[in-house]
Amino acid sequence: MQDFLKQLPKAELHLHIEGTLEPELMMALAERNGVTLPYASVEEVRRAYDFADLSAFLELYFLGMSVLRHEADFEDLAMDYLRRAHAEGVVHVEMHVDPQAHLARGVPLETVLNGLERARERAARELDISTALILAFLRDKPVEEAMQLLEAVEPYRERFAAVGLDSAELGHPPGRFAEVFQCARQMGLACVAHAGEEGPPAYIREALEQLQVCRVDHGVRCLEDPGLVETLRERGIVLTVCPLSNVSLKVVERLAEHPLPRLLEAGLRLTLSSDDPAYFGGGMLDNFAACREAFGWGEATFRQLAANAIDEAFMTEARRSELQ
Ligand code: ES4
Ligand code: ZN
Repeated sequence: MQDFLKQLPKAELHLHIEGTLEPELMMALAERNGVTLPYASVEEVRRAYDFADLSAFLELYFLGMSVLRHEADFEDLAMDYLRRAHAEGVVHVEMHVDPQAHLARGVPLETVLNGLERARERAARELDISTALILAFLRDKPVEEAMQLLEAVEPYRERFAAVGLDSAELGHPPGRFAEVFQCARQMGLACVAHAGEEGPPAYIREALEQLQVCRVDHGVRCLEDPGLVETLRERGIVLTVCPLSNVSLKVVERLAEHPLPRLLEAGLRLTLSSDDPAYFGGGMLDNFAACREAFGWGEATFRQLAANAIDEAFMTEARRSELQ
Protein backbone atom coordinates (compact mmCIF):
# COMPACT_ATOMS: atom_id res chain seq x y z
CA MET A 1 0.00 0.00 0.00
CA GLN A 2 2.81 2.43 0.85
CA ASP A 3 4.30 1.80 -2.62
CA PHE A 4 0.91 2.40 -4.20
CA LEU A 5 0.42 5.66 -2.27
CA LYS A 6 3.93 6.81 -3.14
CA GLN A 7 3.70 6.19 -6.87
CA LEU A 8 0.17 7.64 -7.10
CA PRO A 9 0.61 11.02 -8.87
CA LYS A 10 -0.46 13.55 -6.23
CA ALA A 11 -1.31 17.25 -6.49
CA GLU A 12 -0.89 19.38 -3.37
CA LEU A 13 -3.55 22.10 -3.47
CA HIS A 14 -3.30 23.44 0.06
CA LEU A 15 0.18 24.32 1.22
CA HIS A 16 1.72 27.38 2.88
CA ILE A 17 5.24 27.70 1.56
CA GLU A 18 6.39 29.30 4.84
CA GLY A 19 4.99 26.20 6.58
CA THR A 20 7.47 23.97 4.77
CA LEU A 21 10.40 25.43 6.75
CA GLU A 22 11.99 22.41 8.46
CA PRO A 23 13.87 23.04 11.72
CA GLU A 24 17.22 22.16 10.04
CA LEU A 25 16.83 24.88 7.40
CA MET A 26 15.42 27.29 10.00
CA MET A 27 18.60 26.94 12.10
CA ALA A 28 20.87 27.12 9.04
CA LEU A 29 19.20 30.31 7.76
CA ALA A 30 19.23 31.86 11.24
CA GLU A 31 23.01 31.33 11.25
CA ARG A 32 23.46 32.54 7.65
CA ASN A 33 21.43 35.71 8.28
CA GLY A 34 22.44 36.46 11.88
CA VAL A 35 18.87 36.06 13.15
CA THR A 36 18.46 35.11 16.82
CA LEU A 37 15.87 32.43 17.56
CA PRO A 38 14.69 31.37 21.02
CA TYR A 39 15.91 27.83 20.27
CA ALA A 40 19.36 26.33 20.81
CA SER A 41 18.96 23.26 18.62
CA VAL A 42 16.86 21.51 15.99
CA GLU A 43 15.50 19.22 18.73
CA GLU A 44 14.40 22.24 20.77
CA VAL A 45 12.54 23.64 17.76
CA ARG A 46 10.74 20.31 17.29
CA ARG A 47 9.84 20.13 20.99
CA ALA A 48 8.13 23.54 20.71
CA TYR A 49 5.69 22.11 18.11
CA ASP A 50 2.92 21.13 20.50
CA PHE A 51 0.03 23.39 19.59
CA ALA A 52 -3.10 24.07 21.62
CA ASP A 53 -4.89 25.59 18.60
CA LEU A 54 -4.46 27.53 15.35
CA SER A 55 -3.35 30.77 17.00
CA ALA A 56 -0.71 28.98 19.10
CA PHE A 57 0.65 27.49 15.88
CA LEU A 58 0.56 30.82 14.03
CA GLU A 59 2.76 32.39 16.68
CA LEU A 60 5.56 29.89 15.95
CA TYR A 61 4.88 30.00 12.21
CA PHE A 62 5.47 33.77 12.11
CA LEU A 63 8.50 33.43 14.39
CA GLY A 64 10.02 30.69 12.23
CA MET A 65 9.73 32.69 9.03
CA SER A 66 11.78 35.53 10.54
CA VAL A 67 14.90 33.73 9.24
CA LEU A 68 13.78 34.35 5.63
CA ARG A 69 15.42 37.59 4.49
CA HIS A 70 16.93 37.27 1.01
CA GLU A 71 15.82 36.02 -2.37
CA ALA A 72 18.05 32.93 -2.00
CA ASP A 73 16.33 32.06 1.31
CA PHE A 74 12.94 31.85 -0.38
CA GLU A 75 14.45 29.88 -3.25
CA ASP A 76 16.12 27.43 -0.83
CA LEU A 77 12.92 27.12 1.23
CA ALA A 78 10.80 26.21 -1.77
CA MET A 79 13.42 24.00 -3.47
CA ASP A 80 13.99 21.99 -0.27
CA TYR A 81 10.26 21.37 0.00
CA LEU A 82 9.78 20.62 -3.70
CA ARG A 83 12.59 18.02 -3.61
CA ARG A 84 10.91 16.27 -0.65
CA ALA A 85 7.54 16.45 -2.39
CA HIS A 86 9.05 14.98 -5.57
CA ALA A 87 10.41 12.04 -3.57
CA GLU A 88 6.85 11.41 -2.29
CA GLY A 89 5.28 11.27 -5.76
CA VAL A 90 3.95 14.84 -5.83
CA VAL A 91 3.65 16.16 -9.39
CA HIS A 92 1.94 19.53 -8.86
CA VAL A 93 2.04 22.02 -5.98
CA GLU A 94 -0.08 25.12 -5.28
CA MET A 95 1.63 27.33 -2.73
CA HIS A 96 -0.01 29.96 -0.62
CA VAL A 97 2.39 32.77 0.20
CA ASP A 98 1.87 35.39 2.95
CA PRO A 99 3.59 38.57 1.63
CA GLN A 100 2.11 40.74 4.43
CA ALA A 101 4.07 38.74 6.99
CA HIS A 102 7.31 39.48 5.13
CA LEU A 103 6.53 43.12 4.32
CA ALA A 104 5.88 43.70 8.04
CA ARG A 105 9.46 42.54 8.72
CA GLY A 106 10.91 44.83 6.07
CA VAL A 107 11.39 42.15 3.41
CA PRO A 108 10.33 43.60 0.03
CA LEU A 109 7.71 41.95 -2.12
CA GLU A 110 10.17 41.41 -5.00
CA THR A 111 12.57 39.50 -2.72
CA VAL A 112 9.84 37.04 -1.78
CA LEU A 113 8.33 36.71 -5.25
CA ASN A 114 11.61 36.50 -7.18
CA GLY A 115 12.98 33.83 -4.82
CA LEU A 116 9.84 31.73 -5.23
CA GLU A 117 9.85 32.27 -8.99
CA ARG A 118 13.40 30.89 -9.24
CA ALA A 119 12.36 27.79 -7.31
CA ARG A 120 9.27 27.32 -9.50
CA GLU A 121 11.37 27.46 -12.67
CA ARG A 122 13.90 25.02 -11.26
CA ALA A 123 11.17 22.64 -10.05
CA ALA A 124 9.66 22.54 -13.53
CA ARG A 125 13.07 21.92 -15.13
CA GLU A 126 14.79 19.69 -12.58
CA LEU A 127 11.86 17.79 -11.03
CA ASP A 128 9.07 18.03 -13.61
CA ILE A 129 6.80 19.49 -10.89
CA SER A 130 4.30 22.10 -12.03
CA THR A 131 3.42 24.81 -9.52
CA ALA A 132 0.89 27.58 -9.00
CA LEU A 133 1.09 30.51 -6.61
CA ILE A 134 -1.77 31.70 -4.38
CA LEU A 135 -1.62 35.23 -2.95
CA ALA A 136 -2.89 34.85 0.60
CA PHE A 137 -4.31 37.74 2.61
CA LEU A 138 -3.97 37.67 6.40
CA ARG A 139 -7.58 37.84 7.57
CA ASP A 140 -6.68 39.25 10.99
CA LYS A 141 -5.10 42.34 9.39
CA PRO A 142 -7.03 45.36 8.06
CA VAL A 143 -8.88 44.99 4.76
CA GLU A 144 -7.07 48.12 3.49
CA GLU A 145 -3.74 46.32 3.86
CA ALA A 146 -5.01 43.45 1.71
CA MET A 147 -6.18 45.90 -0.95
CA GLN A 148 -2.78 47.63 -0.94
CA LEU A 149 -1.08 44.26 -1.36
CA LEU A 150 -3.32 43.37 -4.29
CA GLU A 151 -2.35 46.68 -5.95
CA ALA A 152 1.35 46.11 -5.23
CA VAL A 153 1.15 42.69 -6.84
CA GLU A 154 -0.22 44.03 -10.16
CA PRO A 155 3.21 44.02 -11.87
CA TYR A 156 3.53 40.35 -10.87
CA ARG A 157 -0.04 39.45 -11.84
CA GLU A 158 0.97 36.71 -14.29
CA ARG A 159 2.82 34.77 -11.57
CA PHE A 160 -0.38 34.16 -9.61
CA ALA A 161 -3.25 31.76 -10.19
CA ALA A 162 -5.48 32.78 -7.31
CA VAL A 163 -5.99 34.75 -4.13
CA GLY A 164 -6.61 33.09 -0.76
CA LEU A 165 -7.44 34.02 2.81
CA ASP A 166 -5.57 32.58 5.79
CA SER A 167 -4.32 33.17 9.37
CA ALA A 168 -6.45 33.37 12.56
CA GLU A 169 -10.03 32.45 11.62
CA LEU A 170 -12.22 32.95 14.70
CA GLY A 171 -13.59 36.49 14.89
CA HIS A 172 -12.42 37.22 11.33
CA PRO A 173 -15.31 36.33 8.99
CA PRO A 174 -14.50 36.23 5.26
CA GLY A 175 -17.21 38.72 4.21
CA ARG A 176 -14.97 41.66 5.20
CA PHE A 177 -12.80 40.86 2.17
CA ALA A 178 -15.60 40.87 -0.42
CA GLU A 179 -14.30 43.97 -2.21
CA VAL A 180 -10.69 42.73 -2.29
CA PHE A 181 -11.80 39.42 -3.78
CA GLN A 182 -13.98 41.24 -6.30
CA CYS A 183 -10.96 43.24 -7.48
CA ALA A 184 -8.93 40.04 -7.65
CA ARG A 185 -11.63 38.46 -9.85
CA GLN A 186 -11.52 41.50 -12.12
CA MET A 187 -7.79 40.88 -12.48
CA GLY A 188 -8.65 37.34 -13.63
CA LEU A 189 -7.51 35.61 -10.45
CA ALA A 190 -9.37 32.61 -9.06
CA CYS A 191 -10.60 32.77 -5.46
CA VAL A 192 -10.09 30.34 -2.58
CA ALA A 193 -10.35 30.89 1.18
CA HIS A 194 -9.73 29.08 4.43
CA ALA A 195 -13.08 28.59 6.15
CA GLY A 196 -14.61 26.15 8.59
CA GLU A 197 -11.28 25.01 10.07
CA GLU A 198 -11.87 26.55 13.52
CA GLY A 199 -14.61 28.88 12.34
CA PRO A 200 -18.33 28.05 12.09
CA PRO A 201 -20.19 26.83 8.96
CA ALA A 202 -21.51 30.39 8.52
CA TYR A 203 -17.96 31.42 7.50
CA ILE A 204 -18.00 28.77 4.76
CA ARG A 205 -21.30 30.11 3.45
CA GLU A 206 -19.90 33.65 3.54
CA ALA A 207 -16.83 32.56 1.59
CA LEU A 208 -19.08 31.00 -1.05
CA GLU A 209 -21.54 33.87 -1.33
CA GLN A 210 -19.43 36.96 -0.68
CA LEU A 211 -15.98 35.86 -1.92
CA GLN A 212 -17.29 33.50 -4.64
CA VAL A 213 -14.61 30.94 -3.90
CA CYS A 214 -14.23 27.89 -6.15
CA ARG A 215 -12.51 25.93 -3.38
CA VAL A 216 -12.75 26.00 0.40
CA ASP A 217 -9.54 25.33 2.32
CA HIS A 218 -10.36 22.93 5.19
CA GLY A 219 -14.17 23.37 5.34
CA VAL A 220 -14.42 20.41 7.70
CA ARG A 221 -17.01 22.07 9.94
CA CYS A 222 -19.58 22.16 7.07
CA LEU A 223 -21.17 18.97 8.43
CA GLU A 224 -22.74 21.03 11.23
CA ASP A 225 -25.06 22.60 8.61
CA PRO A 226 -26.84 20.08 6.34
CA GLY A 227 -28.14 22.86 4.08
CA LEU A 228 -24.58 24.02 3.50
CA VAL A 229 -23.43 20.48 2.70
CA GLU A 230 -26.17 20.35 0.08
CA THR A 231 -24.98 23.64 -1.46
CA LEU A 232 -21.34 22.49 -1.53
CA ARG A 233 -22.32 19.24 -3.19
CA GLU A 234 -24.64 20.84 -5.75
CA ARG A 235 -21.98 23.36 -6.78
CA GLY A 236 -19.20 20.76 -6.76
CA ILE A 237 -17.08 22.95 -4.48
CA VAL A 238 -13.84 21.26 -3.46
CA LEU A 239 -12.74 21.07 0.15
CA THR A 240 -8.95 20.86 0.53
CA VAL A 241 -8.80 18.75 3.68
CA CYS A 242 -5.57 18.54 5.69
CA PRO A 243 -5.79 15.53 8.03
CA LEU A 244 -2.52 15.82 10.00
CA SER A 245 -2.97 19.59 10.31
CA ASN A 246 -6.40 19.09 11.89
CA VAL A 247 -4.96 16.67 14.44
CA SER A 248 -1.97 18.89 15.18
CA LEU A 249 -4.16 21.98 15.76
CA LYS A 250 -6.73 20.03 17.80
CA VAL A 251 -9.57 20.53 15.31
CA VAL A 252 -10.02 16.83 16.07
CA GLU A 253 -8.50 14.89 18.93
CA ARG A 254 -7.44 11.87 16.89
CA LEU A 255 -7.47 11.12 13.17
CA ALA A 256 -9.91 8.24 13.78
CA GLU A 257 -12.43 10.90 14.86
CA HIS A 258 -11.87 13.09 11.79
CA PRO A 259 -15.00 13.89 9.75
CA LEU A 260 -13.30 12.75 6.50
CA PRO A 261 -15.32 9.52 6.15
CA ARG A 262 -18.56 11.44 6.76
CA LEU A 263 -17.55 14.17 4.29
CA LEU A 264 -16.95 11.47 1.66
CA GLU A 265 -20.23 9.78 2.50
CA ALA A 266 -22.02 13.12 2.06
CA GLY A 267 -20.86 13.08 -1.56
CA LEU A 268 -18.53 16.08 -1.23
CA ARG A 269 -15.60 16.66 -3.56
CA LEU A 270 -12.46 16.34 -1.43
CA THR A 271 -8.70 16.50 -1.79
CA LEU A 272 -5.96 15.69 0.73
CA SER A 273 -3.18 18.19 1.47
CA SER A 274 -0.46 18.83 4.02
CA ASP A 275 -1.02 22.54 4.88
CA ASP A 276 2.22 23.19 6.84
CA PRO A 277 4.18 19.94 6.53
CA ALA A 278 7.21 21.06 8.56
CA TYR A 279 4.98 21.84 11.55
CA PHE A 280 2.26 19.19 11.38
CA GLY A 281 4.22 15.95 11.15
CA GLY A 282 4.49 15.20 7.46
CA GLY A 283 3.93 15.85 3.80
CA MET A 284 1.50 14.43 1.26
CA LEU A 285 2.60 10.82 1.60
CA ASP A 286 2.36 10.91 5.40
CA ASN A 287 -1.14 12.39 5.14
CA PHE A 288 -2.25 9.70 2.70
CA ALA A 289 -0.67 6.93 4.81
CA ALA A 290 -2.27 8.28 8.02
CA CYS A 291 -5.69 8.14 6.35
CA ARG A 292 -5.06 4.58 5.23
CA GLU A 293 -4.18 3.71 8.83
CA ALA A 294 -7.12 5.56 10.42
CA PHE A 295 -9.88 4.78 7.91
CA GLY A 296 -8.71 1.63 6.14
CA TRP A 297 -9.50 3.10 2.72
CA GLY A 298 -8.67 1.03 -0.34
CA GLU A 299 -6.82 2.07 -3.49
CA ALA A 300 -9.97 3.29 -5.26
CA THR A 301 -10.62 5.98 -2.62
CA PHE A 302 -7.07 7.31 -2.81
CA ARG A 303 -7.20 7.24 -6.62
CA GLN A 304 -10.38 9.33 -6.50
CA LEU A 305 -8.97 11.86 -4.02
CA ALA A 306 -5.76 12.24 -6.04
CA ALA A 307 -7.75 12.60 -9.29
CA ASN A 308 -9.97 15.28 -7.69
CA ALA A 309 -6.87 17.35 -6.94
CA ILE A 310 -5.59 17.10 -10.51
CA ASP A 311 -9.06 17.91 -11.90
CA GLU A 312 -9.36 21.00 -9.68
CA ALA A 313 -5.78 22.25 -9.91
CA PHE A 314 -4.84 25.59 -11.42
CA MET A 315 -2.85 24.18 -14.32
CA THR A 316 -2.97 24.29 -18.11
CA GLU A 317 -5.15 21.72 -19.86
CA ALA A 318 -2.00 20.40 -21.56
CA ARG A 319 -0.42 19.69 -18.16
CA ARG A 320 -3.68 18.19 -16.85
CA SER A 321 -3.94 15.70 -19.69
CA GLU A 322 -0.26 14.82 -19.18
CA LEU A 323 -1.08 13.92 -15.56
CA GLN A 324 -4.47 12.23 -16.00
C1 ES4 B 1 -2.46 28.06 8.35
CL1 ES4 B 1 -3.35 25.66 9.24
C2 ES4 B 1 -3.56 27.31 8.79
N1 ES4 B 1 -4.75 27.89 8.94
C3 ES4 B 1 -4.87 29.18 8.64
N2 ES4 B 1 -3.86 29.94 8.20
C4 ES4 B 1 -2.66 29.37 8.06
N3 ES4 B 1 -1.49 29.89 7.65
C5 ES4 B 1 -0.58 28.91 7.69
N4 ES4 B 1 -1.16 27.78 8.12
ZN1 ZN C 1 -3.92 26.28 5.37
